[in-house]
Amino acid sequence: MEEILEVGGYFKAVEMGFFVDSGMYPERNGDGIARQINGGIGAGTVVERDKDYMAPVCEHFGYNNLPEGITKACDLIDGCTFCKPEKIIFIDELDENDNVNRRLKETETLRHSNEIKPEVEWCGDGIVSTTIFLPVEERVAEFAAMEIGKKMGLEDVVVIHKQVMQPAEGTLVEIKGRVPFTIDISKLEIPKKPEILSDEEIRKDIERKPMKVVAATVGEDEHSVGLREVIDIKHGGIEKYGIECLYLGTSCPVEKLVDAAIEFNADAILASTIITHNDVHIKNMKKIHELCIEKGVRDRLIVCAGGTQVTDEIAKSAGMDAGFGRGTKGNDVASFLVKRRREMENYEG
Ligand code: B12
Repeated sequence: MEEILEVGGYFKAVEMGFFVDSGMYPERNGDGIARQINGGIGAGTVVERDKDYMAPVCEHFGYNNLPEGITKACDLIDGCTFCKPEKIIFIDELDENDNVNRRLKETETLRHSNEIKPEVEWCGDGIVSTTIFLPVEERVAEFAAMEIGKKMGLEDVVVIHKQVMQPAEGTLVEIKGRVPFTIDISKLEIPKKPEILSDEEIRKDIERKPMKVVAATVGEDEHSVGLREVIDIKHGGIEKYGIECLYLGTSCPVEKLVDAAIEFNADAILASTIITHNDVHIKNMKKIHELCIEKGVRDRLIVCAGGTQVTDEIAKSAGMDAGFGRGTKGNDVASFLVKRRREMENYEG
């Protein structure tokens, strides 16, 4: 620092190549990256925009001096190519087999139908990438991964990344390849997203009848961030509606969670189960459900679970009242708790 100040500051120090790659001090190894303050590549190439600068296009950064009365810049030219893509004139290409018109023709149905394909490089190229871990050394892993890609039905498989995790463990390989099929999105069976009550309605219901929940990450699960996010007031969690939360921490045995719910006379159990190795999340959920039955409290307790790989469908089939996955917010959970409690007490609202 002292030396930098002595020569006249940071920029002067850069110019003098102070910052050597080796990071040794006070040695100078001649490998510093020196940049001239007033000159060098790029100097003077950034110019200030003229005061009357005007561009008749909509997608525009910075100052645009539009004539009075004009709010949409491209009205001046009867629409820019963002607003009217049909105005794009493709340059005639010399190759009659490999040109933009042919390529656009190939993907025409994808642009005007319910059919979709994955894409990476251009519209509907069908490219997907997949990560594979293999317990073998780098070169073997690379060739094995390509073979796996082909067996998975991918075409034109190439390796796009590889990394030795630990020589004794193996290699992580990322491949990309093409799928030849399309998916018709109109034929997908997508469960409806539950409707969320307004903040006001949730608060009113909690005022009408206070609600208590016990919560924990269960088993050997130490992932607390997600659960805290749906509970804590500072993250917009259910506390903000006045729901009382007893948080039992992480790696909580399911027995302890159920016992605490009984002792605390809670309305609901909230279990977080993030790790899914050996289907431990499903086992945890089933165990909570069964314990509640065993202890005679299943009918009066709302039991739900959440986690990165938990879905409403998975949770319900493991005995939960509901399941919450990625992106869940406090209002999703509070809304469900209020609705479910109303159902249980036949309350019409
Ligand atoms: C941070 C993190 C950790 C931290 C956790 C710190 C902490 N205090 O939470 C540490 C470093 C401790 C950790 C350790 C491990 N981790 Co980790 N970790 C992560 C990471 C990077 C982020 C998790 C996170 O916080 N997400 C952000 C929150 C907001 O999202 P969320 O958890 O999904 O929660 C939301 C929803 O799921 C839902 N939700 C969650 N719980 C609940 C509960 C209820 C009741 C409700 C209603 C909703 C709900 O709402 C939340 C808010 O939207 C993920 C990778 C990832 N990108 O997801 C891996 C990940 C979860 N970890 C993983 C693994 C394997 C481990 C270890 C086993 C690694 C090891 N070999 O040691 C250990 C296990 C330790 C243990 N005993 O639990 C794997 C799990 C794979 C799997 N599904 O089985 C992941 C997916 C990484 C990976 N791709 O391999 N991890």
